[in-house]
Amino acid sequence: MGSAVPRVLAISARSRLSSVELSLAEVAAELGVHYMTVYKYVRTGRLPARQVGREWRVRRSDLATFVAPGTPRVGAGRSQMAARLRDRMVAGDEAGAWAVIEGALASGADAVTVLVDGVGAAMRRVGDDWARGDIDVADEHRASAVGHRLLGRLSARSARRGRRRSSVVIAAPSGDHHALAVALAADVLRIVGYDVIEGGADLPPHSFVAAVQHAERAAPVRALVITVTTTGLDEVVRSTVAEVRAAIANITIVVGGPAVRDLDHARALGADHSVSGSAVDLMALLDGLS
Ligand code: B12
Repeated sequence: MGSAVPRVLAISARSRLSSVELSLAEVAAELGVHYMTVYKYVRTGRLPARQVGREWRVRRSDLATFVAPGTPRVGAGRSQMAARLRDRMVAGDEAGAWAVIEGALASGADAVTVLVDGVGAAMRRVGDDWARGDIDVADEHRASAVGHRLLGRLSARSARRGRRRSSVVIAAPSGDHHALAVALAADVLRIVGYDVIEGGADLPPHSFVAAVQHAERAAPVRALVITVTTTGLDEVVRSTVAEVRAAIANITIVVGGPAVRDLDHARALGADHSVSGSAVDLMALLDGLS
C-alpha cells in the first residue's frame, strides 16, 4: 500500500511539509536553545504546535511571531507584572490584581506564565520583603489570601476540556504550611492536561496513602508529588515516602520544591525522581515518565 506513492514524490511532499512545519529539534536549532526548552514552550502553550503521533510540529509562521520568554522585552514585562501583582496582593486588592492578570493575558501571556512568573514571583517578592522586615506577616497573609483567589479565577478561565493525560497526586507533608505552592503547581499541571488530586499542605503520612488510594480508584496514577517548601522536614518526608511505599506497590514518587536541594537529596528521602525549578520543570519531568 505504502509503495503506491512514488519515492521521489514522497520526498518532495515531505520537504514541502518541512518548509511549512518544523520538528522540535529543528525549532531548537533555529532558536539556539536546548530541545527540552522548546518542549516546555510547546507544552505550556507559549509556542503553538500540533501533535502528530508522538511528534510535535511547529508552523514556521508561529515560530516567526514567537518571542522566547527571557528575551529582554519579555523578561522586563514579566518582572513588571510580578511587581505590580505584588503591590496589589499586599494591598489586599483582588480586583486590581486581577486587572494586572487580564492585562497580561490580553497582551499575549499564557496562563502558565501568569501563574509561575506572575503570581508565584509576586509571592517570592513578598517573602523577600518579609525576610527584610519591610512588611508584617499580616501583609503576607493578605497577599496569600488574594493569591489563592486569583488561582481560582485563573483556573476557571483556563479550564481545559478533553481527554486527560493521567492523574497526579500532589501535596505538602506534615509541618509544611505552604499551600499556595502546591495549589499553583497543581493548576499548572491541570492546564497542561493532567488530572490532579490536590492534597493541600500539612498532610499527614497516612493521608498521603488515602489520597493515592482514592486517585487510583478513578485512574492510574502517574506519580505522587511531595512538594517541600519548609526546610528541616527531611525526617517527615522520609517517613511519608516509606509509609506510601509500604501501602502501595510500584508507586512513582517525586519529591521537589524549594527545600529539596537536588536529586541526591530527594533520593536520600526515598524518592524516585526530582528536578530543580518551577512547576514547568515538574511538568516536563512527569511527561518523561512512562
Ligand atoms: C506565603 C508564605 C507563607 C505562608 C503560606 C500560606 C499559603 N497559603 O501558602 C505561611 C504564613 C503559612 C508561611 C509560613 C512560614 N514560612 Co513562609 N513563605 C511564604 C512565601 C512568602 C510565599 C510562598 C509561596 O507561595 N511562594 C510562591 C510559590 C508558588 O513559589 P515556589 O515556592 O517556587 O513554588 C513552586 C515550586 O513549589 C514548584 N513545585 C512544587 N512541587 C514541585 C516538585 C518538583 C519536582 C519541582 C521541580 C517543582 C515543584 O511549583 C511551584 C510553582 O512553580 C515564601 C517566600 C518564597 N520565596 O516563596 C515564604 C517562605 C517559603 N517561608 C519561609 C518561612 C521562614 C516560613 C516560616 C518558618 C515563618 C515562621 N517563622 O513561622 C513558616 C513555616 C510554616 C511551616 N511550618 O511550613 C521562608 C523559607 C523557610 C525555609 N527555607 O524553611 C520563605 C522562603 C520566606 C523567606 N524569604 O524567608 N509562609
